[in-house]
Amino acid sequence: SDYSQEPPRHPALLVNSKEPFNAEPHRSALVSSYVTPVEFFYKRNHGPVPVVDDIDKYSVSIRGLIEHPKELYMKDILKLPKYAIAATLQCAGNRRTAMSKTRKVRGVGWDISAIGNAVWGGAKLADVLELFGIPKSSNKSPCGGRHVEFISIDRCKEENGGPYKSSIPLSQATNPEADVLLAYEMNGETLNRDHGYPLRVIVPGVIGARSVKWLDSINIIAEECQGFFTQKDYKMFPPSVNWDNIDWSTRRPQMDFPVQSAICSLDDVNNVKPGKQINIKGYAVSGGGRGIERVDVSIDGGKTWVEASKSQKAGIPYISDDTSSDKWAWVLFEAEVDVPETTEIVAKAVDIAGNVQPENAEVIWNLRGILNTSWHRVNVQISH
Ligand code: MTE
Ligand code: MO
Repeated sequence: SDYSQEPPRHPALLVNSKEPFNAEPHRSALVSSYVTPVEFFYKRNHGPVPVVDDIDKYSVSIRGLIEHPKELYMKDILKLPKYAIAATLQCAGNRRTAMSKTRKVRGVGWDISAIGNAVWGGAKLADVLELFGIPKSSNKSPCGGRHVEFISIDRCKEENGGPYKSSIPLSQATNPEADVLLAYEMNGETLNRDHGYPLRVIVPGVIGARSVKWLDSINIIAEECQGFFTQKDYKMFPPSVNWDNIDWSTRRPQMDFPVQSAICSLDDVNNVKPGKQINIKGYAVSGGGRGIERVDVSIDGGKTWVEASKSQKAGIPYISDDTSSDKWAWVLFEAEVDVPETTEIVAKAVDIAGNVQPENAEVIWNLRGILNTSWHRVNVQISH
């Protein structure tokens, strides 16, 4: 593969893999602002970043089980109503490094920052599909399609040199309330190359892997995508399954993200002077548009808890429409605590459906190390 045309990146990013480029910011960057700046937004690539230099020639081909397949040009997409949706994107592998400490897993290591909250600007996929004769809120296209496959321009080794691809159910793609976007802007600016220039899919509330970047075509299909990232990856297996007995066909591709939270204002180990107040700040988010009900914080390893205060939306730039939904975006939480002795500080979130993060990574361990949503713990050492 040719990595000679990679885009420039912020030097402060923590690089987990150079080629393909996989990097996250230091965790403290996530709580410095409600909307994550583009340069500090994690980058998760499976191959070289493609170069699209003639935007007038760029088009997305819409094909498969539809009556009139056609090329859709950027100017056609720009004619559709534009939406700005605040949505958190999180890689299924976020917090994988911590899960690998309980038992070895396969995959790129990530701390707690393979996540970011951005305002995505673009057309609704439901509007695009309507142009092609697929009505809003339908389970099946008139020609029998039940899934919408997104195929990229990039090339990766997992697809044997073919493009990255994945699919979502047609019912989600055509549901205007699901807010699935073909995005050309991120935080009010033209999408940059790392994040999918010129056009990417954003599937809010769902693991990042379904939000295909560098869109080349949209294929209406009867069965879900048969590609690697839908069938042989991003599935959650029970702790009993290992590389000798795995049968990929027994599980569904992961879609919604479970409830998640993490402390970003403290490192894994912190040395603190006695009598000093500690400010605990972090993020909490759940999948499927389920909001966050509360965040609990413990300063004694999880024996007793206090409720953190939380904020959402405070000063979201780029969105003029005040009524726009915030159900896909994270909340930031905060608590000031006195820590008299060396201890473990813990956070756990509860979503509006009452789902709670599991206490430890052992109970959700899986061989690919995805969806580590265990209570996030950091150590505080009081040093005189
Ligand atoms: N789309 C393409 N074409 N190629 C990729 O490698 N990675 C996916 C998804 N879309 C990927 C892709 C994964 S696993 C994640 S988590 C998100 O993009 C990351 O998006 P970001 O790099 O904009 O943060
Ligand atoms: Mo991912």
